[in-house]
Amino acid sequence: MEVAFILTREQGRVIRARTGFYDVQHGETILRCTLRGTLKRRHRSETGRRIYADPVAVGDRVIFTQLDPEEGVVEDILPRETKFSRQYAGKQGDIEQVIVANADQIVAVASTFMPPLNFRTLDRFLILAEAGDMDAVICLNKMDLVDAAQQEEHTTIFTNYEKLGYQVLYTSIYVPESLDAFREVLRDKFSVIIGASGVGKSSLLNAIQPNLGLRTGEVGIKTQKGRHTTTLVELFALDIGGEVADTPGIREVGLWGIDTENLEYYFPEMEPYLGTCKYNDCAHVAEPDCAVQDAVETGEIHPERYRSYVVLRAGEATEI
Ligand SMILES: Nc1nc2c(ncn2[C@@H]2O[C@H](COP(=O)(O)OP(=O)(O)O)[C@@H](O)[C@H]2O)c(=O)[nH]1
Ligand SMILES: [Mg+2]
Ligand SMILES: [Zn+2]
Repeated sequence: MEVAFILTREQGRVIRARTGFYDVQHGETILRCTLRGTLKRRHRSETGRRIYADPVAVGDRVIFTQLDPEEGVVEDILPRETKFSRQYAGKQGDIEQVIVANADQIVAVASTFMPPLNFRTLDRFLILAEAGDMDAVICLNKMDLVDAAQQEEHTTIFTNYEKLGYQVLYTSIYVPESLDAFREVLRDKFSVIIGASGVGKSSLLNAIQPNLGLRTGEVGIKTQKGRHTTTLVELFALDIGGEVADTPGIREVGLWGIDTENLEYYFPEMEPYLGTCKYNDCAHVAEPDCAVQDAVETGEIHPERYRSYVVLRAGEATEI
């Protein structure tokens, strides 16, 4: 008797992405999938130029065809609700790299020390979250490495972010109580954990769920600085409910999808002043009679945030 293998299209979710291969989960099954050629072509511009570093991202809901018990082909991608994208320098110019699709929030992790706090990077993450329609939570890790006076100083700076509406967590993997808030933030949500290499992203996740067994401590590996799209992003289910995407190997965060002319709209503290400068097209950088610059002078806008605005507006690339 001949067994007919009927190819049916099903819906699944991408839980792991390595360039060219995607693990798609469908119920209890995980299939190793490639992309249908027509799908790849559809994600090119009319001139054949690549417009995405990769058309499929972790978190994408996809239509796939199962080929055998372990393999399949991704036929189509369902519309994304949110996306965490960065600008990626491709061979033919800047393209979009969607790192995670459909997440609810990002948790932007920074450390007090080793590596030092970088407000430019943090502000980039907050802007990318906003641009991708996700909430953002800030997590300042390695609080054990600073003394009481420095802790106080950090708290003062981060109170400013709280005023802007961001939840701020202060954590140390060596202070178990500090991890409670981190755990609660992740509960029942789909979160992207993002931050410079070495800030403690994987350590924090292991601390709240040891069976994740994520590799940690890979700091200072600077040999592979070359630009490549082979970033492995992986989704993990949390025992407390919810999912996280740990994002190793992201070294640059170019702003994607944000017109620098409109950058001011991504800085909520600037909103009250917009439209009140002398010049209508004021860039709030060196123009006279600028309400934004005045607000920085009077302390109504935090100088670190204003510095981020100036740097990002100039379009300077940042390595993290
Ligand atoms: N002192 C201190 N070290 C930490 C803390 N969290 C992580 N680390 C250390 O920082 C290094 C990098 O951590 P890792 O989790 O790999 O960072 P990731 O690159 O962001 O995933 C490791 O050696 C960790 O042990 C913390 O809260 N305090
Ligand atoms: Mg890590
Ligand atoms: Zn202005």
